[in-house]
Amino acid sequence: MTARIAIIGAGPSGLAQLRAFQSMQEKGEDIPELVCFEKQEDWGGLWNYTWRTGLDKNGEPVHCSMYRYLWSNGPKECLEFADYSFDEHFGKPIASYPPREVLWDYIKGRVEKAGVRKYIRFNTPVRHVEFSDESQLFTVTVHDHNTDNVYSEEFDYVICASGHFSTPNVPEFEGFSKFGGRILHAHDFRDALEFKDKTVLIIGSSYSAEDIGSQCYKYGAKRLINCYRTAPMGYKWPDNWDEKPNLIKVDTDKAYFQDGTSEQVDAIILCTGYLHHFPFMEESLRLKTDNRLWPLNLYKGVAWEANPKLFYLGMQDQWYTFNMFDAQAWYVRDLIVGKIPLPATTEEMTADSMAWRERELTLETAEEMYTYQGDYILELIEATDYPTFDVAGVNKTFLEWKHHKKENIMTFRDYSFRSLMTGSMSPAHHTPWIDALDDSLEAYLAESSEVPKVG
Ligand code: FAD
Ligand code: NA7
Repeated sequence: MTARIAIIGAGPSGLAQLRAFQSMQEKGEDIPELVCFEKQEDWGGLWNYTWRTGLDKNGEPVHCSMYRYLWSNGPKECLEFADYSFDEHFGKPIASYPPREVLWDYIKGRVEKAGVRKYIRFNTPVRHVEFSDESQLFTVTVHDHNTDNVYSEEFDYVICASGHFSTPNVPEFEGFSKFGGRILHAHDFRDALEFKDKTVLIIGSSYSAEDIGSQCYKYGAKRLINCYRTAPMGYKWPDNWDEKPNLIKVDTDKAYFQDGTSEQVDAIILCTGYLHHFPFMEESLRLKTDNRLWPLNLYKGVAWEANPKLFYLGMQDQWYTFNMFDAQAWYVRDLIVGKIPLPATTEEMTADSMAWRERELTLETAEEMYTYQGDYILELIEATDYPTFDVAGVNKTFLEWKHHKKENIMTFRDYSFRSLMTGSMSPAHHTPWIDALDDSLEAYLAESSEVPKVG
């Protein structure tokens, strides 16, 4: 009988899995039966923007953590699919830092071409996954909101690709309940124009802090303050932006910091990261980790060591994204169809993981970190038929990107890079990022800034 596989989530990781199987079928090989359950009504995961926050129309937690005016935070040349280039999708080279809608279009292009939408059951959150030792099958219980029907089906394998940047980590600081302005987490941030002419306090010092702060600056915030728990971001901020050690407390309109200073603030945005959250997984199957490069209990970063019929995709902290999800999806596919053998014992799997974890613990610089993730990807790719690509070249692109950010955090998106997949050079964008207020696909792909305004 054909094996049945449940894939949870149709974001970039889940879609990579569907494409991995379809590429095998394209070569004339039989593939297992695939069912992908997706909570949202469309595919693309975080890249599928919604204005909604809180709960969606079905009463489910809104998955989207993206916001209007979000542009790629790294060069697109670092995330390009090795089997579907930007040149192929857009028919011409495009600039290196596309806005969200352009990247969403690119993600969709590959899976539309592959014809895998038929495998996805939309509006269908997974409620529960459990495994029976007796039958050696998983029972997956889902809620079909199209028919308001809860049902269960059995599967031989489960691949969890539900993402880990959607459930916010929300610390509380003294005085929050008395603060007079708005307090929100990055997950609920949607439009920087809300903070025009306001003084905004940003808590955190990672990607969301840097980018949401930059959005607020770009769209006219009066003043920005960001505070850090461990280390400052240390960029050369604009004159109206200060970086301070962590917040101690707030009162109705003032924030007090560890360096003894205080500031009047209008709004507070918690850019304090996300939780790996899998409420639908039975306890023995549930991944528990913080956001890091090597979560434990996953052989080759994907196979649940205690029961390697369960896989997790994309659960690492991410330097690499789309092509890492591909490397993982191709590898998982080949483990499932038996092209790649699993080690005979759990101990062997754990020993392999522990070696990666030990190396992870030695990493200090950003360069060491993305080189580590690149090595991991190469190891996976070399075991499969995923087209190999110039990982060293991607690492070099990351290095230049880091230099550009250090040089000027407000201009790094104006640089262009060469594709490591096609060799074509990206053109400069027609408008410097700081002046490009329209983030639509039409505006971005236009030959000049003379674009008819939409909306
Ligand atoms: P997700 O994109 O999160 O997709 C998971 C899918 O699973 C979703 O469609 C969700 O609806 C579905 N799902 C969740 N729970 C269930 C359930 N119970 N049942 C059924 N379906 C479920 N990466 C970049 O490369 N460049 C960037 O510029 C960039 N910017 C980012 C900006 C922000 C604000 C955030 C939060 C992330 C950003 N990322 C960026 C990283 C992002 O994690 C990846 O690009 C990518 O979206 C991860 O894909 P994924 O499929 O693993 O997860
Ligand atoms: P990250 O990269 O996980 O960073 C979380 C940040 O939040 C980090 O700077 C943490 O500081 C900080 N944090 C967490 N808890 C606290 C408390 N209690 N007080 C102060 N600061 C805190 O999440 P991001 O949202 O920035 O990025 C996630 C993805 O979104 C990323 O991949 C991008 O592509 C976009 P720490 O350094 O741990 O002290």
